[in-house]
Amino acid sequence: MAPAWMPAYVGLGSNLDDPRRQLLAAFEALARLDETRLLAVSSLYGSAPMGPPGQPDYVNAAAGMLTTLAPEEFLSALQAVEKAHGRRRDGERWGPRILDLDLLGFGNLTRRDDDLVLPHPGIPRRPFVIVPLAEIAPGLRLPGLPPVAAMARSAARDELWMLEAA
Ligand code: ROI
Repeated sequence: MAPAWMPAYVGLGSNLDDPRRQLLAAFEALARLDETRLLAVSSLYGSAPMGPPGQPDYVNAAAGMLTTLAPEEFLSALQAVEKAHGRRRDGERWGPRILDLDLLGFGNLTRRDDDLVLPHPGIPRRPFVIVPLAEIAPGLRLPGLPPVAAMARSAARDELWMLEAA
């Protein structure tokens, strides 16, 4: 039997080396992944850094994909894109980064492995993830979380601004 196509949602972030360009290049890299289709990309958003102060503002976005890869394989593919785009994993925790690709949700899967937690545990506290995700998937409901549209309605907007519509 052919493997099923699973919906996968990716959060993108960058605050170094022309973040807008990084995200647009990342969209193109996601569109080229094997066994995977890029269905939707959000607008680009500017956001104030969460974490250590004194780092540049971020550009954030979200992508909606379909894939026949297993979740671990899909995560590896995301990490390969990060690496190809200059991401160093030895940087300061929560420090500035060239490209961060977070696997936010994968179908209705829940996972609590060391290297993969699904849905992504940061979602409820991160307007810069929720608002772009709600733009591409307003009807989405990830396991254990309120509907994305409801989270977006109560998300703080003071540190998040739309840069350009998709
Ligand atoms: N802050 C913002 N605004 N956007 C991010 O993508 C982001 N990513 C991170 C940390 C350092 C937590 N802060 C962030 O990894």
